[in-house]
Amino acid sequence: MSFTHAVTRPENADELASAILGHLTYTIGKPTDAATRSDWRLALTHAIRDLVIAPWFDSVRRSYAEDRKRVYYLSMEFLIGRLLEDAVDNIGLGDMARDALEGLGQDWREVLDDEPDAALGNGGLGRLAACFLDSMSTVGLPAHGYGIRYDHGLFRQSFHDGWQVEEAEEWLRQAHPWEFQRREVQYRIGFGGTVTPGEGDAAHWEPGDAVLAAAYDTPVPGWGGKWTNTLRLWSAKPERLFELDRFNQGDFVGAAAPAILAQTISRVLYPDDTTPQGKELRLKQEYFFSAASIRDLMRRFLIDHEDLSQLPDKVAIQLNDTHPAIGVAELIRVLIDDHGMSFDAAFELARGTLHYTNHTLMPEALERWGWDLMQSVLPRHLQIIEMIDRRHEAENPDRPDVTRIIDHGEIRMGNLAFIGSCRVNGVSALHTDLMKRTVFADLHALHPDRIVNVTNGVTPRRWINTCNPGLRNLINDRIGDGWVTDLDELEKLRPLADEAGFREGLDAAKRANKVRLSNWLADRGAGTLDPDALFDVQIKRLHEYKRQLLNILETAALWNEMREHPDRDWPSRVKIFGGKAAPGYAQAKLIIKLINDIGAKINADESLRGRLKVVYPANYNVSMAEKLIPAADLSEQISTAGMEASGTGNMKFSMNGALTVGTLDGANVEIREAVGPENIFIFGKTADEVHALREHGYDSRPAIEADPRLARVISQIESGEFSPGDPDRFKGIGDTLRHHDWFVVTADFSAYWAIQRRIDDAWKHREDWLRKSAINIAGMGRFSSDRSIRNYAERVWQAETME
Ligand code: 26W
Repeated sequence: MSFTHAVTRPENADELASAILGHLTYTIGKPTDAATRSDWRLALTHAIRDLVIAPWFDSVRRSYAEDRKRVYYLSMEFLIGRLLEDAVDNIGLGDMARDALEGLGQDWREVLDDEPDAALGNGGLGRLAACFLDSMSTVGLPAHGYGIRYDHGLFRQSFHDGWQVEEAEEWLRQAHPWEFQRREVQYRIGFGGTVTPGEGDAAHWEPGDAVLAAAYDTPVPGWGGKWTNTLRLWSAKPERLFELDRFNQGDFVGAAAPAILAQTISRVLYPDDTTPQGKELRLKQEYFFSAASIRDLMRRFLIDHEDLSQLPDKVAIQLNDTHPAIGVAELIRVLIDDHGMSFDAAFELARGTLHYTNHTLMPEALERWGWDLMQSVLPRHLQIIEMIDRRHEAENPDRPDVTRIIDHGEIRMGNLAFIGSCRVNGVSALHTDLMKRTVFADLHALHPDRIVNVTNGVTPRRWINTCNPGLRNLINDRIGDGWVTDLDELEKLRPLADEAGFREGLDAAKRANKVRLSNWLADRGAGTLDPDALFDVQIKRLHEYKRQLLNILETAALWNEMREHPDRDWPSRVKIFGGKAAPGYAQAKLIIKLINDIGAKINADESLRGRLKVVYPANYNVSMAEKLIPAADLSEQISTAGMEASGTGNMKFSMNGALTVGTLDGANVEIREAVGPENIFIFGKTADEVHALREHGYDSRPAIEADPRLARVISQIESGEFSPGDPDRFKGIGDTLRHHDWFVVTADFSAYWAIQRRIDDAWKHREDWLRKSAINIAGMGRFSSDRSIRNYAERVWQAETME
């Protein structure tokens, strides 16, 4: 049955303009003279959405007809950002849409900037999931993203007197036309209750409490709109919306309480991106979406397959870190209790279907749930986890205790995910190697072929093509636009690095982005920035291992040096920071305050004549990154070696021509291989050297005594020079650096200072800088998330891509 009333693709801007006007009138219900900016954005969105629907239906129909293996990406986070411009570009209507809207008297950028970010994630893990969705559609892989439709995403950050303040994020306050509620898709998700034994390994679980998981679908059009996958997000709904009897007794709050309680499950994203809070609600969130997703994918499998043994051939489930690891027990429970399988058969089938990605080595970030909590919230799953652990013990009688899933009253979700999966991967070559040598060393010894590496990547659609039109046009002019779906094409730019004309084009594109950013920042009270200054950018979550502290210590030392030697030919530099701290992470919040206090002091210092500025725009998010990254000259990737699993910002910066200053950590190692050691600024201790320093209990005194610049800055901080109103404010930071510098900031300071001075000199050699910039772009082919997804398809999922 073909579509008779399919919306036809507009031939020109006028046709698209009339489609927009049509939606403004009939969908939004506004005449042009009463339309707000949001009304115009929503009207445009509906007009573009219409063009996504038919390919979406086709993709769904084809995936059933061709019965190809399906991939299910289970993630607690999808840091999507804005969708409109990405969708417009992906279906190839970028220029036409801009012309249509401006033909209707609207400002393109202002209308696009009106869209709230879908901030359904904390940082790297969530953004990677969003890039992977774009790539799975673009390479034509039948795939679903499964997650939670949080009412409130990552908190809004504002600064009050330099201190971070959090406010609830409200992305759903406005209409969100990209989602479709599927009212017919609802699953009852139980919690607590009792378990009574059944036939064989089966049991009957009678939950004490339950909520409904309601599905909301968002289309994910790939580049060219040829294949469109689905992101299905679950929202918690009460089984009964309203307790009338309580209301009639005048207990108005009680009447709504059960409903409110139920909805709490998908109310808000937990804002921690390292240390789990271990809260019951978080466990319920993890089970809620894992269970709904597994019920849903099993229903889809059983539509046209009755032989369950085919499951691993037709379904690949990817666990995005341990957050959906309870899904291992849930899939086995469903196979035993609902499909009558034996435990062993169910375990092997599930293991063949499940795959786990680890994104961090930090012990405190590995989730462990209390035995008691699991017993009270998920009693049947605890039984199954015990069966999995016993089976693993039986198969590996001399396994060391660290490989146990249940130990000392805790459930180790990393071990459950590892033992319950047939493939486990790290996210960069160094990280995967460290996984085998540290957190999973013992499990790796027992299962030597289970761990593989899949280095992260980012989508070149959002992170070059859409956010950097100047660079896009320059590249298209020189090598065509094949790079958008085959990023290795960028290699063709390498010889152009030696061509003055191309370097000039790069310089012009970068400068235009810096002017655009300066204006944007100026509108946000950052004062005027010199677009010819070196834009030195560190944007990422605030965490001690990412060492924003090292950056601001060097900045303060530079300030000291510039004041002592005002006549030296200092290149102008703008230090740009962006990033949120988890609300409960006091040290990170103190570092934010220190950056803002030192920044205020430096920015007020007239004697510098503007040659050093510190800027920290509040509420760093995906759409701000899209403005900052194209304007960056220098990318700060300075984590303590061995602690940043991969990094993905590092890839985005290099793709946009910024040079990297960084440690040999995560994917920085592979970026250096790709661009060449002469085109990147590497410094600092290696992962093994950091390990050795810590092994003997690192003492920072010698490093501080050996570097007067460092010593001076630490005493300035401790003495309150940057906090005259509260001299003791930063004593804690001084104390950490002197007595427990776990992140070896002091050990790397001198090397960092030295390389920043080398960068000062390199910046003065414009042509050589631009040559390096061109080579960085040319070398980025391998860091496309399309390559990552193809690796997953080959090494992990054994799934076929279309392209
Ligand atoms: C339970 C609390 C919690 C929440 C999120 C613990 C850990 C996380 C994430 C794993 C943290 C995260 O985002 N890790 C980052 O993942 C990126 C994508 O692979 C990597 O590039 C980063 O190096 C890594 O820090």
